[in-house]
Amino acid sequence: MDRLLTGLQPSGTLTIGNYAGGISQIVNYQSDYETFLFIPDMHAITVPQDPEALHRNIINAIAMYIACGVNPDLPNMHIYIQSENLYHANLSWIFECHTPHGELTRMHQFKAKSALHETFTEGLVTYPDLMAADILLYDAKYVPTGIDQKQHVELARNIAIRFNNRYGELFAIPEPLIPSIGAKIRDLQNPEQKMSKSTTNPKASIFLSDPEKVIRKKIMSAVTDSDGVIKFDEENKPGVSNLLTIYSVFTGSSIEDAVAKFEGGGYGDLKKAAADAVVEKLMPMQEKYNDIINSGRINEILDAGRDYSNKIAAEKYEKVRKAVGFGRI
Ligand code: ATP
Ligand code: LTN
Repeated sequence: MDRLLTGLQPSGTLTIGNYAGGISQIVNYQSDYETFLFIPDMHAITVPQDPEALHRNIINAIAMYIACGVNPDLPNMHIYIQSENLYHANLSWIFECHTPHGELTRMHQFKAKSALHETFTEGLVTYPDLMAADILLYDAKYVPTGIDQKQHVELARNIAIRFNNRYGELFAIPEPLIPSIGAKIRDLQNPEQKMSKSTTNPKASIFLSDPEKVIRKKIMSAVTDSDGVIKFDEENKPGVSNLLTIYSVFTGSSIEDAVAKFEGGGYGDLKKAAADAVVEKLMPMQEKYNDIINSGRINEILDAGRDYSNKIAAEKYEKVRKAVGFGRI
């Protein structure tokens, strides 16, 4: 079985963007690939985190993956926490010593996140090297993500190619897997930007744990435009296109069918239908989420994932260690 791998940072509560770009893809592909789904808690501390909240977000995220349909009982599903596997940081260091600084500071995410604060840490710069280690340790063939992570997966690809050329065949070359609908769910208040879990605007993102009333209120007050026409045009009508996308992701409809359904109508009808679709999907997920949190199973799932991921990563790290000349032969 080919391998599929992805991670979602425990930097807050998961949003419908994380569902569209990450989790729903895992659910769709989980029967066809050996799947490595991990929590990049080491990536999360590239910006300041409250330790208590970080612990809580990690456990809550695992429960939410399962509530969304990730099946931890599949023998080919491995769920683990990045910091419980020390090989990630070790391989990242080796990559850091092979990646020109300029390649890292050119990344879109680095530019966006470093601009938010007066100072930033070196971890924010070397973030993509750690991400490359996450992927290349497991010879992942596919990396499902939203469009924002495409550039990082491409960097991981380049690192793999560079290493293979310099040291001999060490790594499989990964490919990003971007969904055709929902690769970039937009911020409801500022649709030029992507929806993000660490937003400071309380009306900008829909969290998977939001109560029904809150979901409806956020969608009904989403920013659109004043020309009153429903069509899919992400550049000129990002707000309306976002509502069509949300409707499509949560009903399984195509964008063309969604446009045909709402064309000629008012924005209010589209908003109401998008809210109905999100509520219909999220309410049963939230019930399941509570059952999982109370089931006491999460530790057992994470122990198994930690042990398996360490076994695979140790084998790869040993090859890389030898190739670069570390320690004894
Ligand atoms: P943060 O706000 O802390 O940067 P985030 O909400 O941007 O977090 P990540 O943890 O960076 O989320 O991303 C987890 C996964 O969800 C990645 O695959 C990412 O591409 C995807 N993703 C994040 N936001 C969106 C979005 N708005 N639309 C589609 N996919 C998204
Ligand atoms: N950078 C990603 C999270 C992440 C990831 C990964 C995704 C860390 N390591 C490896 C895919 C594969 C993000 O911010 N969404």
